[in-house]
Amino acid sequence: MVTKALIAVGSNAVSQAGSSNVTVLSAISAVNTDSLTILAKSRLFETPAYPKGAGPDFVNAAIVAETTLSPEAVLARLHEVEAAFGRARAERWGPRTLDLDLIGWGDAVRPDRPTWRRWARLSPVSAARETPGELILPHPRLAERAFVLVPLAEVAPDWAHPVTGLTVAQMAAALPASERAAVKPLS
Ligand code: PH2
Ligand code: MG
Ligand code: MG
Repeated sequence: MVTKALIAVGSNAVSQAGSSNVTVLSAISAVNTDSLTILAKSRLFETPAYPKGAGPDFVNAAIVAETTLSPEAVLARLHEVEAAFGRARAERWGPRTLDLDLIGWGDAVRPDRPTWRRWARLSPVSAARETPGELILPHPRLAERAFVLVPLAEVAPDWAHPVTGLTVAQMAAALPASERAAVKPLS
């Protein structure tokens, strides 16, 4: 079975590959394999670190890939690529050489709808404090994050959230205009 995976890419520290720009582009190439084939990649964007003041600006991008892998196997593969770029998984909000997040996998809701809803309803404060030990899909904070939605809207505007029914384009349009405007294309 072939499924579309939505992946967010971010960097706000140099890696051995180079600057965040180069790191993001090289990481996108590294993700592309026979079992996880890139269909579209967004431009690169410069974005203020979230939460405010959490560090240097990020370079963010989004990709859509076609995959025969399970969501767990996609995540494991993304972690391998992060490690290859020197990512140490230490501080939760610290500067990161490379962050690859699985945002959506087809219309899968994981681990189940009640658990998904619990994570999605957390206040920003609790969400910053608690980390799910398991893969939650779609990414529970997707609808709040301009640095994910604006790049994603270039490659998957019509992907519909399996719980809310909103498309990426609709979620992006629902963000405060100032948050959208802070996500600046680099090309
Ligand atoms: N990723 C984070 C935390 N904050 N801020 C921006 N702008 N872009 C990110 O990719 C990002 C972030 C956790 O992964
Ligand atoms: Mg992330
Ligand atoms: Mg991550």
